[in-house]
Amino acid sequence: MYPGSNGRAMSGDALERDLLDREPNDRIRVLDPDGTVVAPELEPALEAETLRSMYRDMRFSRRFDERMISLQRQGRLGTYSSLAGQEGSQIGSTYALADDDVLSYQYREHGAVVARGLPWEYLLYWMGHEDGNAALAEIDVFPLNISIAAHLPHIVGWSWAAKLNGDDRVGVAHFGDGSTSEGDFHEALNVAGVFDTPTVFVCNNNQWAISVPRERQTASATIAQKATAYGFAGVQVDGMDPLATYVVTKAAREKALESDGERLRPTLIEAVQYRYGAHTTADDPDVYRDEEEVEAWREKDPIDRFEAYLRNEGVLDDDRIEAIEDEIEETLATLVDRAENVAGDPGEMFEYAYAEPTPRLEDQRDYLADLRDRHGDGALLEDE
Ligand SMILES: Cc1ncc(C[n+]2csc(CCOP(=O)(O)OP(=O)(O)O)c2C)c(N)n1
Ligand SMILES: [Mg+2]
Repeated sequence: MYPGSNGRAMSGDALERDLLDREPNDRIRVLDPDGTVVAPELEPALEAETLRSMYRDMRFSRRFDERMISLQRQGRLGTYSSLAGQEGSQIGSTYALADDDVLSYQYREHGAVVARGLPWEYLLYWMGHEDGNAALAEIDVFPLNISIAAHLPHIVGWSWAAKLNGDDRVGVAHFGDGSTSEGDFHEALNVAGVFDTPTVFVCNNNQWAISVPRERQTASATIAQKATAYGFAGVQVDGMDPLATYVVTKAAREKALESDGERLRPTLIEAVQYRYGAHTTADDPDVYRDEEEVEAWREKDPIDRFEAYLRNEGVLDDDRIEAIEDEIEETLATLVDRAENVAGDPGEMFEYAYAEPTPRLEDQRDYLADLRDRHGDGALLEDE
């Protein structure tokens, strides 16, 4: 049972149908932007400890973002993609999963990884070490995917295998609005429908694909409705409302595992949200969008909204927030410290693209090795 705060409880099955059998443009929201509960019948009955943990993970992700951008600006990190504004979708949906469900993401959903228990090695990837990706396997997260939508056929394949093996696990993929224009997106959804795989597709529609706005991405009224063509449910959710993304993902997960033989297992969730920052640290959004647009979306901020709700519920107060802030700063400092203490070998950059290096790559590898021999690594660093 999911008891609503006003007593209008719904059984799990009724709630799941209520959430997933909607029209794709019927956007699901539990909290409005000032934190008021607008759909008490959908409000999940989560323990205070879980709610605080979700809040901490959202705050951590926002702070992590600031720190990563600052490290990049200081030359201590490579190109980085900011998640600010997208915490509600990434963290709310991940809290609805079991620990051994498999998660696959694009490159912006660090918050989903935080909710899984971000390993300190995560920073290594962004500093150019392959070990950063490898550490994700321990928390059942696939390596991140720069090549957009290329991970979607893989998560469908994994989900199909889980079903054939009789595992009670789902495959969950995060991707952007831009990814929905790729062939891989359509192929993955088609196979998911035909083979009825236990897959949850979370499209983080943040209104932009670098400089391409949502209205130039597709002529469909919603992204959610694309699921109709593949025979399964597509729902739109307020992606800046962590409780809405939580309940919708939970319902999608249940449907994926407990097929009623009538409706297909996969679900496409379109989480409507906004990217506050630049596409990456290599981008300048001022050349293609107005600051007023950003400000309007900031009014719907997922963290402010959730904090207002939790204060109102008596789950959070100033003292608890201060303790959470202190803990976040401490954890971040430790993460950065550990990652910066790993000595990297620049020669490794040639190792992972091909099983056998191409002649051109061999030339480049030898050229770098020769430079290092003749001048020493210090000579290659700007501040030496
Ligand atoms: C297959 C492929 N084509 C093109 C690109 C270049 N590219 C990098 S990010 C991006 C936009 C992706 O937008 P979206 O899926 O909305 O994700 P967001 O960055 O907004 O999170 C593109 C086209 C790529 N990475 N992969
Ligand atoms: Mg996008």
